[in-house]
Amino acid sequence: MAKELVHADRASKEMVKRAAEQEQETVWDRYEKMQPQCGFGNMGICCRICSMGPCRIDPFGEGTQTGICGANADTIVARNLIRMIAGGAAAHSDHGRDIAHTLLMAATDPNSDYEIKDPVKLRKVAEVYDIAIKGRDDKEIAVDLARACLAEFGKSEGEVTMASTAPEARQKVWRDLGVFPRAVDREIVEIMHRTHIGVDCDYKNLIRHGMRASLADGWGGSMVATEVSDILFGSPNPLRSCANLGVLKEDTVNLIVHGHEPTFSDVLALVSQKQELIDKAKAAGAAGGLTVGGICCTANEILMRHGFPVIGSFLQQELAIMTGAVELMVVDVQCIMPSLSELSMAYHTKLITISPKAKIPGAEHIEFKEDKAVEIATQIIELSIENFANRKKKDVYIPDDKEDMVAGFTTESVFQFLGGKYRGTYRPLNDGIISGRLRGAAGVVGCSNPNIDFEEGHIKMVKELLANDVLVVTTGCNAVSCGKHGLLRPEAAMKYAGKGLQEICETVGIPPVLHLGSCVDNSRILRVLANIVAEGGLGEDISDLPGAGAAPEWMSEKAVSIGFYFVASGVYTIIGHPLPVEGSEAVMKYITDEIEEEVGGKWAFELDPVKAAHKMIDHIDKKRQALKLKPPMYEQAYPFAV
Ligand code: NFS
Ligand code: SF4
Repeated sequence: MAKELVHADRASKEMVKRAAEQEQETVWDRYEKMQPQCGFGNMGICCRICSMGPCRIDPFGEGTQTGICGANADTIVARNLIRMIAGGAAAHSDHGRDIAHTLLMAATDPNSDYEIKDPVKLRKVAEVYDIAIKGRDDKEIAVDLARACLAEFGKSEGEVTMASTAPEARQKVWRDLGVFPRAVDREIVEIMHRTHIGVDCDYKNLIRHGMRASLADGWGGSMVATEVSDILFGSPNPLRSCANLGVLKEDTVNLIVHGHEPTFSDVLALVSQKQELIDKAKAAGAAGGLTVGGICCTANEILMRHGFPVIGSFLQQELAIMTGAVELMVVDVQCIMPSLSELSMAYHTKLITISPKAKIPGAEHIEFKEDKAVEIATQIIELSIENFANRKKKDVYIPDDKEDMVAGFTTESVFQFLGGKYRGTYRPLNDGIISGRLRGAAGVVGCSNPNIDFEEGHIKMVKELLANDVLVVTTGCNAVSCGKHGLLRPEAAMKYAGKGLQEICETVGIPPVLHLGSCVDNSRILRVLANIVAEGGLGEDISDLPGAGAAPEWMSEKAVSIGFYFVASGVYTIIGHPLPVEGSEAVMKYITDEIEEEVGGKWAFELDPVKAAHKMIDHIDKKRQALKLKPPMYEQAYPFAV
């Protein structure tokens, strides 16, 4: 039977109970059934890389200590780890590549359904790529930029262009260590080569290359995804919306977009506002018209740019269907549970896949084509309207729980807000930290995982940071959790923040947790960090800043790549359950300790979210001390004297 959720939002708790009553299986049930999970896998010491194996290392040091080829635990753990980076970096970067392709179409196809919505950003990014902008129109520049971005992925010479926007000192660290990223595809391919049987068996050498690939993701593939999305779909601006299953309505046709890439969801969101479609929904018996909302990072994309509501995060995808009120769920790529297929058949929900890269047996496939975006979006909305007639009243159960929130911050709009409208500068933010009104800043991001009580990690950690005057920026599923728990409302500052953070939030009118977007938008956090360094007064490099990163409930390979590019960018990064490296003491020691000497950042693992928050705060204090900053303004028990 389903385990009870303790710390999750009310809607999820209710739905998990209902799932048990209805004898529907959820991710939590399957997690329970999977226990005990394989210890070798958990520790990273099984190897299936060649067919002399599979091999496994005895973790107690008694039995066999090498694979058949002679690879030891250090090699096997490091190889497995960086293959996770390859998977994560590939996912983000392929997303970036697709968006760059859409930009090319928008600029070259006169009948394209896409247009350039942020010409200012177009020019800014073009400058990074040394593309001439003077006297040229948007489309001319966009063609060159799209081609440059596309060429960026697979080029065999040169370096990842966007990485040149990192602080000078940081670029030097990468060069000195030999990890400056060259090209996304090249680094990923090189991971696969180095981890093939009988190639690289030096764990440090393997992990250093893993860092290089992760940097190609963060400062390359993901950054291209974010910047080009802004150019095409418009840079987000802070706006109000709401989140949770209670967004679904009994009297509307409910359509969910789930996955990651904005290419389709952005068009669908806009098309769904057409009066004729709303009228069709009404004519089909849905008096309230049409509700479109998102799950996972697609939710963040259409939230940030258009204010569409968020239905839920990764672990809520099944729960949404179990409301019996979802006419149609359309999915593209990443974080889509295969279980949705069978589950949707138990209800009236139509499950539609649109990406040629992600088909699901049992789901209908309507292949998305950029040159038919509006047509396909219309077709899918019409299918959802048609399906309203099949909704079974007895199945409908929508938890009455949703929360207001503000989302849509970007590197640039944080800039505007914290800097004041007419003084585009990070000065007030830096000054806030220097004066000690703000103790520091933290990025809390990432997935949810049934191996920890849903949202306990996210919410306890964020609240603890806020109470200690640490400004939090968030993306991905953590952002959704923060939204559902009311932490993305400006009023949350009064309730949860320490006095200094309260003062800042009140003066500027921002929530204490700033929603910066989807997981590829972690690249926005990198840019914020680079801007803080550039503003001055807080050291020369990202690793000097009083800041930290965390993913308390991580699960995906993307999270591993993200964590590594933060560590390699100089950020102390703490996650809940450990990376699968515990089978090698050497690898553990390297990534949680020695690596700090090399790149200024390091990993830490801590399951208790409050303890983890305090480890972040200790790190922030250590950095304040190194910068000889004043103690935090409102912290009596400051651990060092100035
Ligand atoms: Ni990020 Fe977005 Fe969520 Fe994790 Fe999946 S949706 S890309 S990987 S689960 S945060
Ligand atoms: Fe075993 Fe070595 Fe083959 Fe891995 S690469 S399966 S350790 S023989």
